[in-house]
Amino acid sequence: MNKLLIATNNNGKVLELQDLLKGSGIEFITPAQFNLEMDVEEDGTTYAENASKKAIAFAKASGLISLADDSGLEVEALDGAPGLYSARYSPKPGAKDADRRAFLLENLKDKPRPWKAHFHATIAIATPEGQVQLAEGNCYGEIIPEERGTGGFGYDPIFFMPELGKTMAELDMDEKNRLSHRARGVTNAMPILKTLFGK
Ligand code: ITT
Repeated sequence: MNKLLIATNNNGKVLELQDLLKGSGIEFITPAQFNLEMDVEEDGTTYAENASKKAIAFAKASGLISLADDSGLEVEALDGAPGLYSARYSPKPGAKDADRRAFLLENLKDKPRPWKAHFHATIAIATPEGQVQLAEGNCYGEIIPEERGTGGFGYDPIFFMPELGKTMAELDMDEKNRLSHRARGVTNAMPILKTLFGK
């Protein structure tokens, strides 16, 4: 089957990646549509290692070329935290996105503003034979202390983009997918995908 597998368990990422890939002429499928349940341990020390590990695991399990994203939020005043650990950044067992946002704001509350930050995404594309190619994207802004907007996921409601005067959660899918770290990563990955799929 000549389809690209979107190798993520994060529904927010699935929706964005589907939208980003839709004009490319490349057919894609999600793990749910493929009936594939995989939880890959993210024990790497870089985004590239974790993205590669996820892409290879999904590609080997499915027999399909697979695209994984490893991403995170880096806050200057916290020396780059939560970074690689953005999905796990809360002491609370069973923490959700809102708990992670609250924990981040708690850690920032005594630091002088603006709380400059950027999102990073590393995109890995793996073949079932285990060959991987990488691309990256970043998006710059600042963290604000009050939540705004209901779109997106994760840290979006507190990630403010000064040039737009909006948080990422106030952007619609089209806007987020023009500007985000993931959108930039996928744009940079497009030549790799087009070569692999002969487009
Ligand atoms: P998969 O590994 O299954 O793809 P995950 O959510 O565990 O899902 P990561 O390990 O890459 O993915 O963690 C990325 C975290 O960084 C994510 O859970 C959010 O907390 C945050 N993040 C990444 N991109 C984001 C975005 O566009 N908006 C808000 N938060 C984002």
